[in-house]
Amino acid sequence: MQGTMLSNEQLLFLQQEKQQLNIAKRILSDFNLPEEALNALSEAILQLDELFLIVVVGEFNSGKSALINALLGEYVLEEGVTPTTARVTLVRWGEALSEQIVNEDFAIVTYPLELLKELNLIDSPGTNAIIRRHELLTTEYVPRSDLVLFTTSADRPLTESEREFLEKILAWGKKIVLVINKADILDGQEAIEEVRAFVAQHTAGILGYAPELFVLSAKLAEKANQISDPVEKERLRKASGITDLERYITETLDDRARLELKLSNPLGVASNLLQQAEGLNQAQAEELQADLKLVSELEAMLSAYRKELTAEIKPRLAEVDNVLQNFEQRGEEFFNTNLRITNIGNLAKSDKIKAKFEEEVLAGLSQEIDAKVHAMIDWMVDKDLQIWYQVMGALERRQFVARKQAEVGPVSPQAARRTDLMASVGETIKTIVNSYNHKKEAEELSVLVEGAVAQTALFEVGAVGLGALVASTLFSAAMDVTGIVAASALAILGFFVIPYKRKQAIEGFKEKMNELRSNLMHTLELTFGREADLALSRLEAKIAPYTQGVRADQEKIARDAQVLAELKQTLEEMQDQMRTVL
Ligand SMILES: Nc1nc2c(ncn2[C@@H]2O[C@H](COP(=O)(O)OP(=O)(O)OP(=O)(O)O)[C@@H](O)[C@H]2O)c(=O)[nH]1
Ligand SMILES: [Mg+2]
Repeated sequence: MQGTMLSNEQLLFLQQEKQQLNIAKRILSDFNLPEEALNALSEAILQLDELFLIVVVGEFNSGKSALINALLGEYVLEEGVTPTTARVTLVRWGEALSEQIVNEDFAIVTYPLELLKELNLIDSPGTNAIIRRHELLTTEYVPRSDLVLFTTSADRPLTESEREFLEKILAWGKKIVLVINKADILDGQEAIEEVRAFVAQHTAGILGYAPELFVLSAKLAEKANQISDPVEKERLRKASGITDLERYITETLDDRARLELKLSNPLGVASNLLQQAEGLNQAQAEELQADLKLVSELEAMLSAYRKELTAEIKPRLAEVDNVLQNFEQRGEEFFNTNLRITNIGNLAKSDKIKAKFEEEVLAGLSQEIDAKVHAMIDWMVDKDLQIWYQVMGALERRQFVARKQAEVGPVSPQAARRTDLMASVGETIKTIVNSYNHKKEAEELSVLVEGAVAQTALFEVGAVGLGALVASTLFSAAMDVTGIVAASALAILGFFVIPYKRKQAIEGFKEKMNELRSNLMHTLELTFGREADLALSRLEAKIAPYTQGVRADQEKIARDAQVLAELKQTLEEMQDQMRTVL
């Protein structure tokens, strides 16, 4: 910062402030803010190294250029009744009056006025200039300034467009001082007071505080400047009101006050950007709600489905178990009835007794098991399709709403990306649902179940079909364990000579059947359980691009909010620290 002698402490703070603001700029540049807002911050940081800067703003024809001319004491800037000032014009100290047109938007005027060694002035095009670019220029320069001299004309005090402009620049956290110009066209003191009260009331309403307010006539001051008699000149200048403004700028705005404004200026700009970023972050968080809701809905759907499936597998398996238990019971009865002395003729011929067992106990077992297991497979395949339908429906409903929203208003790039992900996931699921082949799925599952059962060492491999596989295993086990396979008259006779042996054979049968049954049930439960999990994982994998995208956005938004909260704290700390070095 030039023009002021800074203490070591102040210099140190200035260094620190620049450093922190540059960090803030980097952070904020990740936030999709308008480019001119970020530029404003860059400029405000650079401005820390410049003289105190006052920018004069107001509608065209309010007398901004005339006001600066009055302050300079000479007609330097062009005035006119039509929109006149076309360039932002920096007025700064120079040994002689000069004008340098830098480009079509910017000019530099130098003038040898002592005051200009302490501060620079900016004359700006009217805020309501017909040429939109002029208006933009003014808006652009406000963030760089340390003080805004807001000029309104007494014949149309605080117009609608001026009020709007005030609201717009308020966000930059600038010191705003009001000038009511052209007091000479008002009829007497009463009218002046009336206008002053009106402007004071309305600006306080907009700004939230009563700003310093000066009523003056730039024209009268300019006239005074041309008078050679110093007493008369001073009297007229005083009467014009310009001396009050001058005193304010040179005395009230002393070094300390200017330093405070200068140091807080870029902090105010950064705060404004921070607020904008917070707003965007908040809007993103709100926008995300609908997607988050859908993701939770999908997750709840899948978990409910998993629960339902697990709950239903058990009673369905119990039906298979029931078939086996009935078989076991029939077997027990069979052996009780047939392992008798009266039956010794049949018993000696194992073929006969085998055939009898097949006929009375085994008959229908294979079909019964097949029927139960296939019913279970059909149920499971249907269930699987059902959940895909459910997911598809939920995605379609949300897509419909998202499309409607996009028609109504703009959506953020993130939200648009999520909608795209949702659409492509929805498309994939739709394709899968449409080409879903129940028969093929059921066959595949059936081969899988059969394979799993055949793989357990206790069951015979080779039989075609699960029922046949189980039935044939049970049959040979029953024959084997009861000793019927090895039947010889002598062995069979043993049952009757030693009744304990008969009991033992039946017990052996029951035990073996139990073992086989529990083994089979265990394998089925495992296989169906695993299949249910697999089916769910397949579906989860298909919707993952969308759900993961949403979760990633959620994390990013939360991280951003955290970063902004930290930045807010840093800026507040800088503001506090600044007060201690002033
Ligand atoms: N009666 C009266 N006229 C003034 C006063 N100040 C300026 N004017 C006249 O008002 C007209 C506009 O003044 P400017 O200084 O060109 O106004 P401006 O705000 O710079 O206008 P733009 O550059 O177009 O934005 C000129 O004709 C000035 O001479 C004043 O205090 N009283
Ligand atoms: Mg002008």
